[in-house]
Amino acid sequence: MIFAEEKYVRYQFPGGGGTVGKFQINSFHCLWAEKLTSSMTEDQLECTFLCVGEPKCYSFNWQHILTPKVFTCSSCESSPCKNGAACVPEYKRNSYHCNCEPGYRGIYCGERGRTCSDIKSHSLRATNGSYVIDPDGEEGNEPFTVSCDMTNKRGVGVTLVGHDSEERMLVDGYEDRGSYVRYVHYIGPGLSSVSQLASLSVASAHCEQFIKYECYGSVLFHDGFAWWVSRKDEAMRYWGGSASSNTNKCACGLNGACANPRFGCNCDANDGVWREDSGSLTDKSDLPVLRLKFGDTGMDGTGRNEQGYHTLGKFKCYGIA
Ligand SMILES: [Ca+2]
Ligand SMILES: [Ca+2]
Repeated sequence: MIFAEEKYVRYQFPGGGGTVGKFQINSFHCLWAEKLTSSMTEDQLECTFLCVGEPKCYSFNWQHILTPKVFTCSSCESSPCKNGAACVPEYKRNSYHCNCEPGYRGIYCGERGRTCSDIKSHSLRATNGSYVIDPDGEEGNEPFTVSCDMTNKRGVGVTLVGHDSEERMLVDGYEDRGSYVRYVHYIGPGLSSVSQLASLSVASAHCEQFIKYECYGSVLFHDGFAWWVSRKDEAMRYWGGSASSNTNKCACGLNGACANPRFGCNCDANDGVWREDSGSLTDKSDLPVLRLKFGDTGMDGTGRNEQGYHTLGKFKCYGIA
């Protein structure tokens, strides 16, 4: 014996007793519970009866296969999302989207993030740590591992590439122009060419690198004793805090604040006082620094032992170009 109204069904078992079902239509939703059975039925009402007549049944999916609007449990069943991404069904569109794990991008999360800023923009929950990036996308250069600082620079995501010359290093006994040379080797798993770092610079809005020279009677740009070599293998004659358009200048030279105002750097005073010139190089088309070249660290005319120390920071890039 069956009594039925819309959303309400009472089923009377032949031997007495019965069950009651109250159903709520939830369009475009899908049951993930284990399936008891599936049946061909004439209509939704018959499906409702079957469910109420089965004590274990508490809900059912109804699929009207004769209309084009076939109900399916979304395309997530095909596991389309890669690299551990969560597949999020969008029942109303019979579609889905992939929630990428930090470090990945693309519709299916199959691509590496291009920079730390790119990773952060795709995943606000990305935390500080090592990530594999591919600044020029799937083609071109191979991906490489960098350190991401996701808190500095207002949390935009800063890509950090370290190198073998970050320590403060003594320059002493090299008198001729550029006779001291320090080759800078950038370090990271998968990092093997300068073009990988160039692509990081191209993909970033800003890049910078801190540079410092502490000097005792050892000049920088005066008489062309020192320079650094850009990623394009060019000799650069401007210092941190200055810009490529300000040849032979350090930060102090931009506002006439150098130890000797006749020169563009404190070190160019060339006197018997420990001085320093420091600041960040920010012209990203020149970065990173590939070599450091110094001189004027022999003996001066008064028998003074000229010397210096260089310090070079990590290569940092942030923002999306
Ligand atoms: Ca690539
Ligand atoms: Ca000197």
